[in-house]
Amino acid sequence: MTLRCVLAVLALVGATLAGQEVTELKVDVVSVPEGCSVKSKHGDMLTMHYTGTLDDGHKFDSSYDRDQPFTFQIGVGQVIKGWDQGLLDMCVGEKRKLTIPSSLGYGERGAGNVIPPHATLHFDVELINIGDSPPTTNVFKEIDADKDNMLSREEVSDYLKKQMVPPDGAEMSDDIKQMLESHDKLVEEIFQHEDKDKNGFISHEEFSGPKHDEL
Ligand SMILES: [Ca+2]
Ligand SMILES: [Ca+2]
Repeated sequence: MTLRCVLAVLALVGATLAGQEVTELKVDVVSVPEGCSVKSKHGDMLTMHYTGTLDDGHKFDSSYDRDQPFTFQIGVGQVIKGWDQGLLDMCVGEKRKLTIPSSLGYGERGAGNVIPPHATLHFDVELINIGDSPPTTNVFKEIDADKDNMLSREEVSDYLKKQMVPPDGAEMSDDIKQMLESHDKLVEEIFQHEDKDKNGFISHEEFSGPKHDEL
């Protein structure tokens, strides 16, 4: 074979390999349990077992090695995009193989010494449990003691005091003592910020904290 021929063959091989570069998330279902009434959906708390490997087969992380499954909320950016997208509609007990392009993984920067830049990630995953999304507290409702949908200075003041009281038997820390001393100032600061039309009440609309029962 002439050198020219060899180069041509190499070029061909190179083109073929480049064509195989992973650019899209690939989800392979390995096994699904027979009974499956509930499937994972956006916002669920998922408990997973997983093993992550690189293209060369090097294992970079595994929950099995720790014997400790991993719990996170799906769809809210707590994990890499490949997980947020690749673990939906999954049954408890189901096993999948995810092939995640770096754009949905750790990107051009990689992660620490473990994940190199532009790395395609391979995950063997098993869904152990689906839990409800964590409850969100409607703080507005908690503060509004008389339920008139307006927060008065008294209501905000009472609420803050309630938050600062240490649990039974615990010593009141210096921090909390100081906060109680500057309590009136704190209430004023909150009203400065929240009572936008300065009518002495914080309306539901004005309130910037959590104020809905669900996300
Ligand atoms: Ca009120
Ligand atoms: Ca107001």
